[in-house]
Amino acid sequence: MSETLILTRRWGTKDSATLASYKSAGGYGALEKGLALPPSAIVDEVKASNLRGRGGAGFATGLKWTFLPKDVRPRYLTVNADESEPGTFKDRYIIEHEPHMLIEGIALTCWANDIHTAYVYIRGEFARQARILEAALAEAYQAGILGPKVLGKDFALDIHVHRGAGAYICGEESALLESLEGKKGYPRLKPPFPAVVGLYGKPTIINNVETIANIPWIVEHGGAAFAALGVGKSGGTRLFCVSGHVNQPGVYEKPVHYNLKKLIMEDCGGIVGGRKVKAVIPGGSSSPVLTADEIDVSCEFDALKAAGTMAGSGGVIVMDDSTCMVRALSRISKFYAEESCGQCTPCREGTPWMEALVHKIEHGHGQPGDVDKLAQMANNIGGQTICALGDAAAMPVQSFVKKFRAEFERHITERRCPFGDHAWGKTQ
Ligand code: L3W
Ligand code: SF4
Repeated sequence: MSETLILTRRWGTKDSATLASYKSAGGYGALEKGLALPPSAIVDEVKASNLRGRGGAGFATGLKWTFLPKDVRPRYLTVNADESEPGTFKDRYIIEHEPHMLIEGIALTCWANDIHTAYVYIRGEFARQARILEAALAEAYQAGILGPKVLGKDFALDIHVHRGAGAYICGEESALLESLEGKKGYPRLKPPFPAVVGLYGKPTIINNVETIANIPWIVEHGGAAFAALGVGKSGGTRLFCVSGHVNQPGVYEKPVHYNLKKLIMEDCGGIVGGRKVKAVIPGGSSSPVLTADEIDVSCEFDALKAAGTMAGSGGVIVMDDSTCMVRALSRISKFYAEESCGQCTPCREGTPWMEALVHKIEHGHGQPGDVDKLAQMANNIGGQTICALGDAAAMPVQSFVKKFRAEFERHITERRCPFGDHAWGKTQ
């Protein structure tokens, strides 16, 4: 039986980003169908679909929509296209190949939730994707799909594209809202959650690009059909972004509960040069690392949680047995130290400390006791900060040290990197 493809079916089709191409494949049929339904019916279908957020946290989409207070207007929709999690590269392709699918998803979401203004906050570096999306929006306005009367219905909708300026933290939902309001991208304390107090102090739904792009299919085929593609509380397919030491890296659309080992060894053609897997980060760099003997696991949100990690944003980073895990962590820690917004002390001070200590160990300057010190630093950041970046920086450190402790200790006792690349004395 062939696998159902929702998002990637037309990737690579000539001119797939144009309105004509999208409509010729049945595009905007779901919007016509949806506009004939009461908004609550769409919310019910999305709840029944078991669609969970594809941006990182896997929160139930339909449930999030029901958090909007009943009597406060206006309400806003903000689509998070600030895709920046290391190892994650899917939303940019949705926008590139299927911008109208995203627009149709936005329109349905807005109809379902009585929203008349939506923003797409797109990562600043995605200049090409922003242009493609803007061109698609212009076509949609021209065709009467957006504007004062969506498809002739007494329902007004405007969609604005807002380009970020290259800060990872603006992908955190409340920092994104601050940035959209023209302020510095500092995360807000939660609660209140954006669904209650969001953009300009008004109730705001924030969903990831991939999440919203699934809505037309759900409206067209029904929530139950989407749920049936997945398992348990997680419906549908999802985009896995596979990078690292695999023969065929790329974006793979698979059922949400696809087996991680199968994805790597079969779909991605196994490891380059026939080497062995050493470690896999399954859900973007924030998610705890798995060892080679832990990867025969379902990628479903709750299954990966039970395995001690996260499905996150679907960024699968594969490392072979030539990888120095201290060096890999050093690179990850540098990223979080640079991207910390500096608002709260444990993260502002702790992330550069961790980076410096991992770097020291990596280069053979570590002292006995440093590995414990590193773990202690991470334990003092996790759960102590305003936003999830603190946890995101701490979790890789905790998991790398726990699972590859011997490798960290070897760097200290041998006073060099055992993998030879940058051994003590060579690069100092
Ligand atoms: C109303 C409640 N709303 C929760 C909403 C909340 C948010 C969603 C999930 O972090 C993770 C992080 C990264 N009333 C609510 C409520 N909500 N309770 O539900 O919330 P939360 O706090 O669980 O997560 P978060 O703060 O959104 C996201 C991880 O994702 N990550 C991803 C990064 C991804 C990118 C990218 O490139 N796409 O940057 C990767 O692992 O570490 O754990 O909307 O408002 N009672
Ligand atoms: Fe800023 Fe880090 Fe605090 Fe988040 S945890 S608010 S990124 S300092």
